[in-house]
Amino acid sequence: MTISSVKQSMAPQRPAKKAAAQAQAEVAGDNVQISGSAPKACGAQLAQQGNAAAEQCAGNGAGPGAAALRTPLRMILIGPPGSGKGTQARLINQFFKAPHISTGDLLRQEVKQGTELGKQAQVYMQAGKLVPDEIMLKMVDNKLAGEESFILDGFPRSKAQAEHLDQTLAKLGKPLTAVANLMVDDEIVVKRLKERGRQDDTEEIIRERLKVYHEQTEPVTGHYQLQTLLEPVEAEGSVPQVGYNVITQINSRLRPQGC
Ligand code: B4P
Repeated sequence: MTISSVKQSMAPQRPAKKAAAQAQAEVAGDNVQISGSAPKACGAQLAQQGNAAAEQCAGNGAGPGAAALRTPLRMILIGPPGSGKGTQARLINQFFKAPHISTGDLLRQEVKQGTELGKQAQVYMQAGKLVPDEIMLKMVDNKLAGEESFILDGFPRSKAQAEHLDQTLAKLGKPLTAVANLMVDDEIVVKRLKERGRQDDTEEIIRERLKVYHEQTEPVTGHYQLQTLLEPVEAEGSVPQVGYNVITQINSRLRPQGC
């Protein structure tokens, strides 16, 4: 497949930024206040298209983010360890109601339950390395098969995982909406994670995870840039500020033109 055919087959129709509706995501102290802002006309227009969720939007003139959506949100969060993928996934879930799938959380659950898979994964996690694809791919495929929309946090982490995901989503007929690339300086990440203090948050393991990120995961952003799915997000600010950035950027891709 050539680059241009990849672009043509995978590129979503991106509404003009100016015309896109704006998420009302306001930073107020430590909180991000989020509400949908699709105007009445938008809801009515979508309702005419038989979109049941949009009828709710038309009824109240705004409604939560998810109510005004024509297409389900299917997105990926990429970023270095500690960039806030898990933190932001929870905020995005609050706004768009798409299920949050975190490969890190799935693995930690297996470790906690003492499963065979968990025992194998733990060795890699404690070394700051990527868990092998034999474990990861099946785990993610199973989760994605059951979800119409999703916020995928921590997957893919390599070009091989990204290519596998392309094939899985093509088979399922579930194209991606966007890939948010959370951009944070390494030293900020080290500080944040040392403060969190999870088992794999010692300075030595954090630096190894960063090395693995730069070598294996960062190139994945190029993969999605070619598919015109990449949204670079400034992620060094406070949690609500980053939440505002990511939600408004994703929202502008989701809302239909003129709404
Ligand atoms: P993950 O669970 O994905 O962990 P992470 O990258 O460290 O965290 P994240 O970016 O989600 O940061 P968070 O929001 O929690 O992976 C753990 C391990 O699992 C990997 O090292 C690997 O071994 C394995 N693994 C997972 N997926 C894999 C895959 N696909 N393939 C192979 N192996 C895989 O935030 C971190 C901290 O920063 C928190 O304390 C938070 O409060 C704070 N924070 C967040 N945003 C902030 C902000 N804006 N300002 C200040 N602090 C902030």
